[in-house]
Amino acid sequence: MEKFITVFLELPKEPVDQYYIDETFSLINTAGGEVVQTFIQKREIPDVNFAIGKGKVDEILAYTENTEVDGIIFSFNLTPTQMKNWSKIFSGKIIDRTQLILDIFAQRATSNEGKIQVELAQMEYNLPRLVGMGTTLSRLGGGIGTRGPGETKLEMDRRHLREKINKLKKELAKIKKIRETGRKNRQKSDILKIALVGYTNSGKTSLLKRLTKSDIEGENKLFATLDPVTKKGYHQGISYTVTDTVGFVQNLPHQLVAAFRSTLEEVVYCDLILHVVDISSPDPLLQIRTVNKVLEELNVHQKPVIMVLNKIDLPHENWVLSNLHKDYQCVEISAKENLNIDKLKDYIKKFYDNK
Ligand SMILES: Nc1nc2c(ncn2[C@@H]2O[C@H](COP(=O)(O)OP(=O)(O)OP(=O)(O)O)[C@@H](O)[C@H]2O)c(=O)[nH]1
Ligand SMILES: [Mg+2]
Repeated sequence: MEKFITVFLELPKEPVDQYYIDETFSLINTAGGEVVQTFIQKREIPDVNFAIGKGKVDEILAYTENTEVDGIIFSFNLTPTQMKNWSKIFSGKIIDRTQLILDIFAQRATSNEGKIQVELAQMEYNLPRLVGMGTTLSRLGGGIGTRGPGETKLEMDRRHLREKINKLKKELAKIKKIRETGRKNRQKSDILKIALVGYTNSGKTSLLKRLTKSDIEGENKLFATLDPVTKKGYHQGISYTVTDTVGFVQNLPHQLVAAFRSTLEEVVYCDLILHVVDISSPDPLLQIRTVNKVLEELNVHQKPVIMVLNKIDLPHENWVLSNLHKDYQCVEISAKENLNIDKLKDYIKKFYDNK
């Protein structure tokens, strides 16, 4: 397993709490890394050159002199300048939050479309950061003594990337057309279209299995589902389709939301959203806010939503439940234990009848 230092930056508007730290650790583990040391710094604003202050930078470098690590993972995003500067003073890997999440997505992508989307997102994110990637490239950073063939090589790399980006975009457009045809065919029928959304690991895939004849198992890992899956279901004379979508996470990279827009288009064209919430998680309300923010970005926040409060079989806070019942139409279920699934189906049928 690769060994990493993690760096957290606490800003006035971006507190770093235990939950955020734990989530970052599980992202790193999911990516296949191990955290050997953590540095947290509180600042008013990020440092322009290194994100964190000089003192902390020296502390980290001193640590790396005595302990062998493969790289540093920043729990937030670095600007191209910050990434370049870090790669000048540290020879291991420099990975920021977006790159970390993109790396997990790259490991998970199975469909052609998913793979292209992730690759495209990676390229678009890395293009302005090229100078910061790897020691060989970083020496071509510019200035006296670095111009010449090196600079040309960098320009060639850039051009090559841009060409590749355009090619991938064209391929994606083709795939999107095919997907649209499929959707149009589904739209013509009178079938109710339901989309499952929710935080990663909330139980969407497990619920899909309960609502339809899907035989896909839920998995206890982050971003288990990348590709949307649509399955048919029936309940008391009505038929519906349920689409399972990619899970969300705090600070989901913008490139990714953009990349997965076509995947998430199943949400844009659905009749009803089931927002699946893991009620046993440390902070369900934060997860709901995160998901709602993405729904707003997709401009679907006005769609009818049923809050599916899942994992009711596990310990949870009752005040959270009662707060949610005040704000939303909710059903408490356990996808795993098969609790209250018929009640949820009745809600779906009621929605269908009143449509
Ligand atoms: N105890 C309990 N565990 C559940 C319940 N529903 C799902 N799980 C477990 O939670 C984990 C995640 O479930 P998934 O269905 O894969 O979650 P998901 O929302 O599809 O996750 P991503 O695809 O990663 O976004 C699995 O280990 C499930 O077995 C439930 O009602 N109770
Ligand atoms: Mg899933």
